[in-house]
Amino acid sequence: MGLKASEWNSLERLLRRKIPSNLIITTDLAKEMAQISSSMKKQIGILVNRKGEVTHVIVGTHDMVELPNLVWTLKHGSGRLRGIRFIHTQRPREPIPQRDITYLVLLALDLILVFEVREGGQVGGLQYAHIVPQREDGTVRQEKVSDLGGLRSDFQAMINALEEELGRHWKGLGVKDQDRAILISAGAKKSEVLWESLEELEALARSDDIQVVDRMTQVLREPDPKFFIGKGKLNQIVLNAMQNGANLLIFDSELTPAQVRNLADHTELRIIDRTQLILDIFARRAKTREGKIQVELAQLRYLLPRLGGHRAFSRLTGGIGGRGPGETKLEIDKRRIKERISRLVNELRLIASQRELRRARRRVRNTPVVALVGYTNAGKSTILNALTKSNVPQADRYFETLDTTARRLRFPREGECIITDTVGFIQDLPRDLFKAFTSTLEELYDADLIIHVLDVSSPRLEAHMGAVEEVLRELNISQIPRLKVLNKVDKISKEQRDILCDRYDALGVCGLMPESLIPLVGKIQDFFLKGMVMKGKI
Ligand SMILES: Nc1nc2c(ncn2[C@@H]2O[C@H](COP(=O)(O)OP(=O)(O)OP(=O)(O)O)[C@@H](O)[C@H]2O)c(=O)[nH]1
Ligand SMILES: [Mg+2]
Repeated sequence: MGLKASEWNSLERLLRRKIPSNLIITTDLAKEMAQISSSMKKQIGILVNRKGEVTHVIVGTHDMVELPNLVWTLKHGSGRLRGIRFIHTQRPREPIPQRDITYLVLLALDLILVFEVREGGQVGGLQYAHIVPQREDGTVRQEKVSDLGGLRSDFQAMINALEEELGRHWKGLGVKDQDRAILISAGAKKSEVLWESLEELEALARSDDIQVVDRMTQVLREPDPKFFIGKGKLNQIVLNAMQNGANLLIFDSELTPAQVRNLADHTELRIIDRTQLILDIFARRAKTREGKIQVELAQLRYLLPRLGGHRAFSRLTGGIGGRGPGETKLEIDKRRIKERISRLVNELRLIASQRELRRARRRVRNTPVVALVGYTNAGKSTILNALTKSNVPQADRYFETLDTTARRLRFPREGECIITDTVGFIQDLPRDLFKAFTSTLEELYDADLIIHVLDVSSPRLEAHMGAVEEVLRELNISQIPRLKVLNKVDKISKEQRDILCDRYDALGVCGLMPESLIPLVGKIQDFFLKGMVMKGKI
């Protein structure tokens, strides 16, 4: 950049300086920087590590020093902060630039120190800033001192205390090994809609054992191609993540591979979108060979178009807690992934043909089949258990059930039917997952009656109903007779229950009270008795 040899030499000399660990900077070094800055008529900056070594020297313009892009690649030390401080000269009577505060927070720098260079290359007033755990009066502490003598001489102790305090603060917040996430919903929608959809994202996150530490929304006319959200918002999120000890950002919408990469590079946090979150829950829950294959297939299909060979790649593909297809597999190229996909598809076909055999046998026996379908967490498994005195796991989290279970239900009067419980549905079900689970859902083709279970206490009742109907349409099974059941009526008033049952032509039940299911059993039995009279077999 057109430096004179003497300037090069003096800058190079800075690189050989060492600062004792208890000092932020030595008087000599500050003076030397001020001299160089004054004679070059440019601002000068240095990066210093915890050992007190000057790792980089940066030459700015006459009025500012900017950190070069390489700082993003500097590795974190073992502590909570990066283990690097940024020190630079500046013109008299200027505050610490906002740009520096952003660096401080985004990079988790140990500290920023700026000092004035007066006429003749004298060191003037100094200012420093560092992050503090969340407090009433702000998140970055800024101090001014009038001369070098006023600087604290216990730098090491201060940083140790700060890291300890940050650690304690996070522990106080209950930071465990568990992932801690900030949820983000952004898009061209009304603010209320964005907040509302965060409710579901939070339920999904909880179902994946992730602790949600904060939620944020941003109304956007168009998503930013680079970061999806605005840069200002992003910086706010990074600060928030640092204060709350979050290690994960979960976006409510699908991100492009480039956005994930940019976000991961910029924030040093793991970036996950809704699809990945759902895939991750499925990966956790899959128990049978078939379920596991289906999930892996979906993960690989999600991955394939995202292979780019970038360094952020491992962060993108590791899934949460490494339950993704795994680092080693990710290093193999697209061809190997495609091979694996076709192998899995074949294996799945084999399993499906065995299933087909089972289904055929059932058809021969002529036992009618009732399928429970519905939004995830509606209470399908609870109802199956109550009806058939079984113990399919039921829990207050999304996608508890992945594998189809079939149980026999004997009617009180005569006869019996097979009742099946299937994977729950969700709005905007990731395509790959939908595709992967179609073989499980094929069981639904055999159903003579579909019971659509709804959680009547959900504020999103209608949206859930619509989402389920949409999936049934896509599976081409809308023609199978359907019975709507409003579950969890214990959570609403008698009046509300009557209104809703009337409105949706549905039967109100409470899965937790088996006696409330008696009318449902009666209805199922009636359906088959009538059907048999009319059609011989339904
Ligand atoms: N208050 C109340 N809670 C219920 C009722 N039925 C089910 N639940 C609860 O709702 C939660 C979800 O029930 P599940 O039976 O696991 O729901 P599911 O539809 O099988 O859900 P997935 O398998 O995740 O799709 C559980 O915590 C149940 O205890 C009910 O009638 N009233
Ligand atoms: Mg279930």
